[in-house]
Amino acid sequence: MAPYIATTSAPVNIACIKYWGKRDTKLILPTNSSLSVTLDQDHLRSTTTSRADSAFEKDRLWLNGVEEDIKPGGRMSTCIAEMKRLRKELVEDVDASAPALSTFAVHIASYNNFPTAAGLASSASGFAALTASLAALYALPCPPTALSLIARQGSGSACRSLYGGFVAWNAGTLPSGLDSHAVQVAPETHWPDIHALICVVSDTKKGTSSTSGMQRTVETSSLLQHRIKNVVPQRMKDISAAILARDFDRFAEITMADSNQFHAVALDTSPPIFYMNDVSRAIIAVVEEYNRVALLPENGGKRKAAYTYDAGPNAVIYAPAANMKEIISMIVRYFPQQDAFKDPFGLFGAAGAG
Ligand code: 2P0
Repeated sequence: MAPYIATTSAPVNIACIKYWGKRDTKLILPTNSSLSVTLDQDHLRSTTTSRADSAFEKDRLWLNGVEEDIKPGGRMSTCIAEMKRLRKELVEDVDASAPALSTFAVHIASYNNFPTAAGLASSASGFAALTASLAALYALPCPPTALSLIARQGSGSACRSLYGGFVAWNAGTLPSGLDSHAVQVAPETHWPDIHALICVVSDTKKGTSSTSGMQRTVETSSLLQHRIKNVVPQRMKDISAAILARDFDRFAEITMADSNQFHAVALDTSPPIFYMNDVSRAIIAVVEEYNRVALLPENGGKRKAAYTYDAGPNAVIYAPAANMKEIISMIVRYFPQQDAFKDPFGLFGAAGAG
């Protein structure tokens, strides 16, 4: 009998409009919509192999070669159970000759080609790769939407990593969460000129996890309520329009404003959450100055770079490819580091986002 095995990869995504807050913590339903850019497969990605075998006694998982517990009722166990349910409903119940893989245990091995501790959205690429790998193993005839709904239950931001290019996660309104999944706003080919520079300010594990940090924000921040009601809905429309028009100046303006509001909301949490450090803030100052000069009428009057920060101190700088060389030399000049160009993890370099 041929082994039942499948391997797939999923890239990291970096949000321009940030997801922060859940209205349902079990189903992972967000308090606001979000939008991200999925990075190029060649750079930061998770690769996952799943194997089903009637001889396996239980589901098991290895992350970067180390076995992890699959907690009953936890996120990993929910994703695996949902994928087995789809296998049964969509394949085995309609074709009696299909092997009953939904009754077999699975062994899953996942690797990141970047350091997990660097806080670079490993849960997004990890759960997206897991979902895609089980979908391939089970030969599921279902659209990416169905997989996005399941990846979301592993980690919210994972629902966006199943699509390339520019991706919106619509918060949805249904209590079931069936309308809370990602959609592609534009494929990577629409705007391949946008590149992402990842500046690893610190590769230590973050102090407050996203999952617990965002719930503290939901419980205590009044600024979050303003953001949810009055800010994000318009920004989602505006940034989608900027992407469709390939308007980098507008894209940059919205991306930086949303990163700053997300960190303001973190600060508005009780007790406050600080994800950026002094180096993060200094990078903001450098990019703001770079844009201030670019915005002068004699220099074209348009922004040339956009910073964004997730739940950690590391900067991601989006910019048109033509500006990247200048940006890298500027960053290296202001933040000289012995190791900057040794690039041990292959992270300190331009990663094509498109
Ligand atoms: C984002 N972040 O939109 C935002 C910006 C961090 C800051 O998605 O609890 O790891 O697993 O759903 O997806 C981080 O949140 O949280 C995140 P869970 P997740 O990319």
